[in-house]
Amino acid sequence: MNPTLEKWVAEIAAHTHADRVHWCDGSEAENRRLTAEMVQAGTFIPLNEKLYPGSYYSRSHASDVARTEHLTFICSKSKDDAGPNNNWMDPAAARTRLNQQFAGCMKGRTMYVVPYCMGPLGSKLSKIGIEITDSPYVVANMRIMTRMGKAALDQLGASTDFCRGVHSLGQLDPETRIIAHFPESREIWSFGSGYGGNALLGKKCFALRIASVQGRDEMWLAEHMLILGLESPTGQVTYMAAAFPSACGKTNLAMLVPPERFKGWKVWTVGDDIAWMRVGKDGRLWAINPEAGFFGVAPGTSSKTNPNAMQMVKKNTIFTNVALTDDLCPWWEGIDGPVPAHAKDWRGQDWKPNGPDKAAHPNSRFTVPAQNCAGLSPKFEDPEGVPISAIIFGGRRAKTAPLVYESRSWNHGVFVGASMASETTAAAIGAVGVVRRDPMAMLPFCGYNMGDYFGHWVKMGKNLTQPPKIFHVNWFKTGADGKFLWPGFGDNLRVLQWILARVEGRGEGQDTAIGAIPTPGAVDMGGLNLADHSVQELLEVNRAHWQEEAAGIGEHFAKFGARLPAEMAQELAALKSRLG
Ligand code: SAT
Ligand code: MN
Repeated sequence: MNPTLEKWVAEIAAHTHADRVHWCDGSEAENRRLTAEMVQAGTFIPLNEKLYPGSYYSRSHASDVARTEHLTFICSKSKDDAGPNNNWMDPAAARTRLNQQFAGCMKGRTMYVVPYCMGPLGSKLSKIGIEITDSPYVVANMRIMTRMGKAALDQLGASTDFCRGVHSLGQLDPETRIIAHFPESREIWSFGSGYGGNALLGKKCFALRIASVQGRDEMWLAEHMLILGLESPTGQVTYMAAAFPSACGKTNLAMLVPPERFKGWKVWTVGDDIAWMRVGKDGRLWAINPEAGFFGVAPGTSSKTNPNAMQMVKKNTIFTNVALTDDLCPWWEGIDGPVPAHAKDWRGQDWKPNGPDKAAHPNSRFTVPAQNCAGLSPKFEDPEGVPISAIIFGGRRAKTAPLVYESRSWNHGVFVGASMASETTAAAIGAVGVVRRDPMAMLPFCGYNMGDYFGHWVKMGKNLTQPPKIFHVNWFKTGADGKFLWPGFGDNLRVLQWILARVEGRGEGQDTAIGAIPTPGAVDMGGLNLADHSVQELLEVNRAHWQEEAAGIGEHFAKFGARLPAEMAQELAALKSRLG
């Protein structure tokens, strides 16, 4: 019994004119019933029961295939609190618009009340959210991505401390689509989209945009980071968190399988997308993964790029916007095995190889329970989380950023994160391949002014007596021929090994203007057959490129005006002076 919750649910039901209200308990029976209804309605197509037991195929509306950043708003009281990194909407104006759009929008539909817990049940770091939605597809995905149902409701008890989320598919019309966040009252209102981060409100909306504000107020960090445990042959496990923009390989790195030659090394997956991190009593940074599943990019996933993922999606998985083969298997560009002679593409149209169109949408996804992952860390459910020894920032940069470098201090590391840039991907609607500044990979996800956010990072550092070291990596550097210089995937272990060595105080590095890069030979390149000039290019810190970069960082920082912390301006000045 939670009177506050019940009153709110009743209000929403009355306003949206929902035909029925269903409180989700998260049970098997409930899931079976909803799934059967979706199969009946054509929302779900059951996949090949032998090869993909318990798995379903789904297509979203063709105009609804990625996050829509230009329709995503932060409705804080003051525009300055949203900052230049967010679209701001006046809260009163937003409420007027939302009230109109949601009025009667669930007529003829069932309204689902989805209680969910972000983080392990019983953890002090966890938080409860309630998502109201008229989409059974959202319910099915939230059941995989969060601890959903009765357990979450039990954990909430009579507390009024929960994130309120209201979601309606509306008519799936991009013209009325809006994803609005009210950080002060911890509310999310999402209308007109059924896809991914627009609709699964526990994910980017709560666990990043709202949680980043809570983190600011309560002195913790909500970050767009994977968490992995790197086990060395001695059996010791060291935890690292890494921030890359959407669709830059977080899932692959989190599930890395070491190449043959690195016997005794292992990567344990704690999370692939989001980390909530607090300062522990020991002065270290401790992290949990608030999610319970993975919402990974399908295209490019294969037994070469991510064998763990290929294994884990073989059962109880939802595939969205991939292609469907004639024998009812999911298919995408880059998957193992022969290209099918015929398939239905992500739009449901007939598809044949060698045509102009891709069979799977570049942002097509699998939704899979974390428990399916063979390399899932034994610490996954640990209410304390894991201690982080290294933070890794990274992006897609064809030039400029070397394979890896280490920052000089906590504040310099914050500067490295704050000045991060990356080429855009298909995870958001808009041009792909354009370089944009994406601080800490949080540009689309920080729920407040990023100037304040950088300051919050600086403050966090003051509370860490044993701070993690901060690194930057770039798997995407290209040579003169435009081809990637670095093999990536499993071979990224070699870079993690250097990072581990630096954390342990034994890795060889040489100082440069931007930080320490590995000395020649410090990253194990054995068996890669890279040309000497490729290795040089990978580790090169080009003064002219970096002077240009520093100027770009200056322009980027200028957008934050007086909200830019002095520490960031100092770090930029120091970089410029080191560059000469
Ligand atoms: O659509 S999501 O926001 O869930 C995925 C992503 O962009 O990382
Ligand atoms: Mn993400």
